[in-house]
Amino acid sequence: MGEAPVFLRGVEIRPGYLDRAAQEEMVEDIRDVARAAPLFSPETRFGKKMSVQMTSAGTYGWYSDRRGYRYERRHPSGVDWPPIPASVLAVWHAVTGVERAPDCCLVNFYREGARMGLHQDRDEADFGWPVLSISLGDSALFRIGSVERGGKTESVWLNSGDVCVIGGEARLVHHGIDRIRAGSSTLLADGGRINLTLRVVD
Ligand code: MD3
Ligand code: FE
Repeated sequence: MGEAPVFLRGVEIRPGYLDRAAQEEMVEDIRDVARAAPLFSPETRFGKKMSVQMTSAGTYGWYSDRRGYRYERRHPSGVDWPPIPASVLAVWHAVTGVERAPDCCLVNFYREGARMGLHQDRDEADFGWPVLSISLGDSALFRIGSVERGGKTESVWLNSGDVCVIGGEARLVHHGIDRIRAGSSTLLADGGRINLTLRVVD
């Protein structure tokens, strides 16, 4: 499906892995997730509200406030996170080849102007498991650096339907989203970008 993979600093990008029909189905499934567990804007541990809105599906959801970054068993409203949609799990198994199901599907929603600063994903217990990311909607300028802070970085646009697999050496590299190209996709009626990130947590 889609074009040949592209490798950027150990991150494997599968351009156009999901066709339009698969993207539309997945958006409907994510709308159901967000109905059960509404999007919210977490505070960083420095007390600043993030510009990205989030929610999760699965056993754990990612959460942040002044106490720090962590996984929680429940949405801030107190409800359990809804199950990870089958359409999303199918992509995880097909692309990673891993038998174990992910514990968390983090849903990131970017409106125009939202961004995510360079960071590492290190709230999980075992960095041996891969991470999988699915992009839906407007294109995003993705920046990737190195494991060490302050190294050189390279950028690439992630487009709707692209899937990234992060494993091995790349698992602890710094990465972030610099900006969203508003109006670049017709997938979401009101615009914006959804990113799904699947992880094994414990
Ligand atoms: C590279 N999300 O939620 S996904 C995040 O597009 C996050 O919303 C971005 O970074 C987004 O933590 C990027 C692609 C991605 C995900 C995890 C990675 C790239 C990664 C882990 C290690 C290295
Ligand atoms: Fe990340």
